Amino acid sequence: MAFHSGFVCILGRPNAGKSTLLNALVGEKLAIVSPKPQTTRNRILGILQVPAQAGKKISGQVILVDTPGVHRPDTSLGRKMMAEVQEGLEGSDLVLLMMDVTRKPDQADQMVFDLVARSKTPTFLLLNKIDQFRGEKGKLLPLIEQYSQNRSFAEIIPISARKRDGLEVLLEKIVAFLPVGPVYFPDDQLTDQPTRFMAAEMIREQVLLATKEEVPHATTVIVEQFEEGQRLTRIAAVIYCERQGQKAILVGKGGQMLKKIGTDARKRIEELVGTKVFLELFVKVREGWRESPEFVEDLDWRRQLEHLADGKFAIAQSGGATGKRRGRAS
Ligand SMILES: Nc1nc2c(ncn2[C@@H]2O[C@H](COP(=O)(O)OP(=O)(O)OP(=O)(O)O)[C@@H](O)[C@H]2O)c(=O)[nH]1
Ligand SMILES: [Mg+2]
Repeated sequence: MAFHSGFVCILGRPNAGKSTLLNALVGEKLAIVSPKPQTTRNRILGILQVPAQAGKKISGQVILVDTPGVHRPDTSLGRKMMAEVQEGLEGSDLVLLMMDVTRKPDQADQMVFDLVARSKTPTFLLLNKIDQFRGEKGKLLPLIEQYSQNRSFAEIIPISARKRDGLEVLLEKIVAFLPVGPVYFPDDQLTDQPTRFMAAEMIREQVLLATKEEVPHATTVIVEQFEEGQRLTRIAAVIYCERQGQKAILVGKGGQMLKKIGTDARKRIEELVGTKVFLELFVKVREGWRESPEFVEDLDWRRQLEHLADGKFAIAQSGGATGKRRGRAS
């Protein structure tokens, strides 16, 4: 039995469904998802074991790398996000280029195609959100024809990440395509993200879902305290925004908005850590943080880990081991 393994970069424009695909393939919520573009800000690893099965010739380990949406950056945050895309792309064995079929192709698609072409990495084109075609499956064929004429994709696969449609075929093709290789990660490891930072993301997800216009984009979350106990996990986090007006929205009338964000985030973090959670949230204004290269760099959890090791945070906690495979949902 051959064992195939490798790094597979999920790439595409904002909102294409990249994080939804990562979560669907791994079977756990590793990346936050929202209808707002530019939800993902850091690259996120999802480690997938493909066990040996009767009738199958190949088993393997697929290391999926979810990346921020490809866009033309106009802030330090945007530039950092695009650097994360490059990091995800470098050294990958395969690219999954995701397109949202409900959108009309336009000029900005070219940026994604060029990026992939420059990397010279073999690419599968994934036509996502085909559930939206409903009775109009006939719309798909011309799209497939168009892309197969213009570009040299190793595969063109229609999928619905949200409905998990076409994912079995996709996974089979990925594993078959990857080279014979080593086991890169222990088979109980799901991701490289420490729990502490997944918790920060879950708070940010609730901000994204609860607010609109500029607020979601002007917001970031830093966990300042993370103490894991047997029965209770204590977390204190700061939601940073850029203006007093945004802070007023995040706090809400009589603190209602912050309370809702906190309650919704706490429930999800409790599922993640497997204990009760005591979550304290603070809102702070940090004017123009998206334009500050230093602040943006400090948001990177890989950088924050270094700070924690240096004892820079008041309460330096490891934030738990990296995401371990708990009982799988399915
Ligand atoms: N109808 C439909 N919606 C989908 C599908 N996949 C993802 N979505 C929705 O598309 C929106 C964006 O999904 P994400 O997974 O956050 O997209 P993304 O590519 O990671 O976006 P960024 O992180 O902003 O780059 C969410 O509202 C998803 O629920 C799909 O197959 N069908
Ligand atoms: Mg995403």
